[in-house]
Amino acid sequence: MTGISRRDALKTLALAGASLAFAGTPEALAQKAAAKPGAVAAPPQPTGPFTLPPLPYAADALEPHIDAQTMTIHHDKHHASYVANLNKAVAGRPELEKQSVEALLTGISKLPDDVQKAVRNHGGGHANHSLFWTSFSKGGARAPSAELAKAIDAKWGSFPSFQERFNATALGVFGSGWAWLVLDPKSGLDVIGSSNQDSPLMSGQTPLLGLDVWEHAYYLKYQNRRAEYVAAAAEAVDWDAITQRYVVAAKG
Ligand code: MN3
Repeated sequence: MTGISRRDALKTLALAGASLAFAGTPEALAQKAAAKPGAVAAPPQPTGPFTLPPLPYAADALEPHIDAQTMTIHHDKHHASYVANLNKAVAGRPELEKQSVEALLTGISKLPDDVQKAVRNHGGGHANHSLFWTSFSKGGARAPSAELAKAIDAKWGSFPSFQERFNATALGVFGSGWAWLVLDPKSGLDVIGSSNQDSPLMSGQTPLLGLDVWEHAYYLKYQNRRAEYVAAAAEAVDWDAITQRYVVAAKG
């Protein structure tokens, strides 16, 4: 090194590193764009009308049944992506932007052909996951109560028989999908499976409990052992929340 000490060289490198790091921040990029006369900013990504609801508990609240890393990635990445893609699908269509995701799914057959698939996949993904997070809790009731307990007994004989049926349905979903406890307006309570992000709302049923059996919901902790995940998740279901949904849905 000629004419420059090692210490100065390190200092210069450190400064260059710091300014490079700063150059890449969103604030720095925005400043740069604003400073350049005639610069055209990139079109903003649609940010509404749908938003990612926060997890209703800490990411590790459901451990050991569902691990914190899975919860974080599942919520912050997977669910966020359904929300972003749903916003893209309805962007510039005020008649769709003003509807709730539940209303979009319930009325999916009346939507324009070119948005049906996006609403089915991403609207379904948004609605299903929103219900999913609020179906569990750290310390909630571990069995249904009151009216829902009676209705489950009337339909399946007992809560354990229902549980067996629900878990078997979750195991029987081929590939990616969901297992559901739904309220059907004609036939009452039912357990069904669905593929991909198909929502029971599309067939007029009210979802009460949904279990995500996509591999992204369990693979980090359980790998291919879906049965272990299904059994563990069943132990974290907040039956107060499910009972409350039933009471509201049964009133119609
Ligand atoms: Mn999922």
